[in-house]
Amino acid sequence: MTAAAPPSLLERARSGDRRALGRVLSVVENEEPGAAEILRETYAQAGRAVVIGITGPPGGGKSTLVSRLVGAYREDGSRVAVVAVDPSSPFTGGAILGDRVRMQQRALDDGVFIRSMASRGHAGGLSRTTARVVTVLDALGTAVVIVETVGVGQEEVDVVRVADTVVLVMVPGLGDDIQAIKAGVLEIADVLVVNKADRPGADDAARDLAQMLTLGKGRTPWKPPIVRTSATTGEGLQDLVAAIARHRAWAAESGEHDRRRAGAARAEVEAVLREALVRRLADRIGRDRLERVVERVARREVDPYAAVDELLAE
Ligand SMILES: Nc1nc2c(ncn2[C@@H]2O[C@H](COP(=O)(O)OP(=O)(O)OP(=O)(O)O)[C@@H](O)[C@H]2O)c(=O)[nH]1
Ligand SMILES: [Mg+2]
Repeated sequence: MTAAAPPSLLERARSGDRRALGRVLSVVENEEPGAAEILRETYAQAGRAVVIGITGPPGGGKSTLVSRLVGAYREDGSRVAVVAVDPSSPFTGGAILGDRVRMQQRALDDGVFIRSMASRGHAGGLSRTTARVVTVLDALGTAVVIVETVGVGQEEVDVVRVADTVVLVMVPGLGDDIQAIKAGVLEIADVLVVNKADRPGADDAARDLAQMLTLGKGRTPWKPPIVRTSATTGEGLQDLVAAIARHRAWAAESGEHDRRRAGAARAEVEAVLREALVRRLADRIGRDRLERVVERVARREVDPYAAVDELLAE
């Protein structure tokens, strides 16, 4: 592992070389040799970007909305990045590819960087990898990072937690599906969007969401606003941008922003610590002994708890 190679790549990435940036992100994403150095070199410079998470059921118009948001944040010349995460897809799936095509128009703009990530190769670690990709983009001069994730399950919730402001995109006519979403995602939503407001039922959907919010625990004094948009026409976009900005200002002032960053830092440190401990213990135990115990567990001669007790006893 050479310490010299990554920094030069980093310098190129920092100065706006998109290929270099893509390469840096691949190293970090796939935990290739040099990933730790990249993080070491960039970590201190991160923390300046506005990080926005967009999540919601498939087909709700998230990518169309993201594309609009990119346009809005590009107006002042800021560098903007989109990280499209698809936790549900075992492959680099069709949805992401579709997103790419749809965002092509933005991608032609030099100040916009689009990155697709699928769950392949990230067993359980997708949220951490996403957080690292965001950190590196942030450190290398991206002013706004938008993380789009498809779906409404726990993994999507974990992924989107990297954001300072989480936007949940719903559509009219979801009916009972709204109830299913309630459990996980509604609690982490800072801004609620009823997209496709050009379709019938937007008022009903907004009312249902408002109703559900009153049932919520109210983790913080922040009341998530409900914004109606039509991503295809751009209607309501300014309201959404304003709502995101209001949330950001509130979070900064109330301390919520720092609390979230602290929570993310804790999760990151604990994950790295866990990895380091497991690696060290495994080294001490020895590969052969570990393998023998694993085989015995596989044959059900011993249960995993007893096996670990046994390994740690010596
Ligand atoms: N009528 C209407 N159609 C919309 C609106 N926003 C998006 N669409 C359409 O809805 C479809 C899905 O839009 P996407 O932006 O791909 O939705 P998505 O949520 O990113 O989809 P996935 O990433 O596959 O979950 C496309 O055909 C869009 O043109 C809207 O405000 N009104
Ligand atoms: Mg999409």
